[in-house]
Amino acid sequence: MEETLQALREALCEAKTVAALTGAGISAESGVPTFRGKEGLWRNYSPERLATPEAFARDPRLVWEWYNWRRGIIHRARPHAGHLALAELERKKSADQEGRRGRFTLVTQNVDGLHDRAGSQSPVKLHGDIWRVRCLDCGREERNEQVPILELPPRCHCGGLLRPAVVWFGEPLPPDQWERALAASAQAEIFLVIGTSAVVYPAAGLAEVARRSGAKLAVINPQPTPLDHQADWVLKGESGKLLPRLI
Ligand code: BJW
Ligand code: ZN
Repeated sequence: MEETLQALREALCEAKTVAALTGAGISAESGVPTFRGKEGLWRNYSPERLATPEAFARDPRLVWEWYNWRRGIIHRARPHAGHLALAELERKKSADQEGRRGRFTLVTQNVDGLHDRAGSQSPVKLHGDIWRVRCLDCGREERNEQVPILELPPRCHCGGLLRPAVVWFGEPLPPDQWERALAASAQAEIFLVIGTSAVVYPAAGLAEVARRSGAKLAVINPQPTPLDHQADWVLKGESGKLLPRLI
C-alpha cells in the first residue's frame, strides 16, 4: 500500500492536469449515508425507487421525506480531512509550477456541498445540489436551506410543486456541468476515482473517456469497483485516511 501511495504521489507531482470524480463514499466518513449496500437503503427503498421523476409524480411527499431526512444529516455533517486534501491539491495544482500552470478539476456526483465547504472552488456538480429547489410549473430555481422543510410537499409562489434541484434517473445531466466534466476528463493526465461504486452512467463513463485520452487511472475505495481492472493504481481504503496521506 505504501508503495502504491508513493508511486501515485510522484505521478501527481509530475502531472500538469489532474481530474477527480467523487461519489457518496467520500462523504461516508462525515456521516452521510451512501446509496448502495445495505446501509444505503432508506425504509427499504432503494435509490432506484426514490430518485426518479416517476416516484416524485406518484408520491411527492414520500420523496420529500427522504430529502428532508438527508438534508438534516448533511446539515449536521462537516467535511473531513479527505475533502480538505482535495481542496489542497487544487490549490497546489493551480499555483505556478516552474512557470507552467497546472490544473485540477473536481467532478462530483454528490449533492451535499461538502466539497464547497472544504474550500474547493466551483466543483463540477453532475447530479445537482440538495440545497436548491425547482418549480415544476414555472421552472424557477432557488436556494432553500430550511431544515427540515415543514410543509410537505413545498410549493412555489406560483402555486406549483417544488422539487429538489437534483438529477434523477432518466433525466439529463446539466449540460454546462457535463461539458466541463468531459473536457477535464479528456485533458487529464491522471484521473482519480474516489468513493463511487461507478455503476451510474454517464458519470462512471468519464473514467473511460479519460483513459482513452491517455490518462492514468487511480481508484480509491475500500470495496472493489468495476474500474479496478483498468486502473493503474488501486488504493483499498477510506478516502478520509488515504487522501491526506497522498496529498
Ligand atoms: C467509500 C467509503 C470511504 C464507502 N471512502 N469510499 C442500463 C444500463 C446503463 C445505464 C442505464 C440503464 N438504465 C438506465 C440507465 C441510465 C441511468 C443509470 O446509470 N442507471 C444505472 C443504475 C444502471 N442513468 C441516468 O438515468 C442518468 N441520466 C441519463 O442517463 O440521462 C440520459 C438522458 C439524456 C437525454 C435526455 C434524457 C435522459 C442520471 C443518473 C442520476 C443519478 N441520480 C442519483 C441521485 C442524485 C440526487 C440525490 O442525491 O438524491 O445520484 S442516484 C445516486 O447514484 C446519486 C449518486 O450520485 C449516484 C452514484 O452513486 P455513488 O456516489 O457511486 O454512491 P454508491 O452508494 O453507489 O457507492 C458508494 C461507494 O463508496 C461504494 O463503492 C463504497 O465502497 C464506497 N465507500 N465508504 C471511500 N470511507
Ligand atoms: Zn413556480
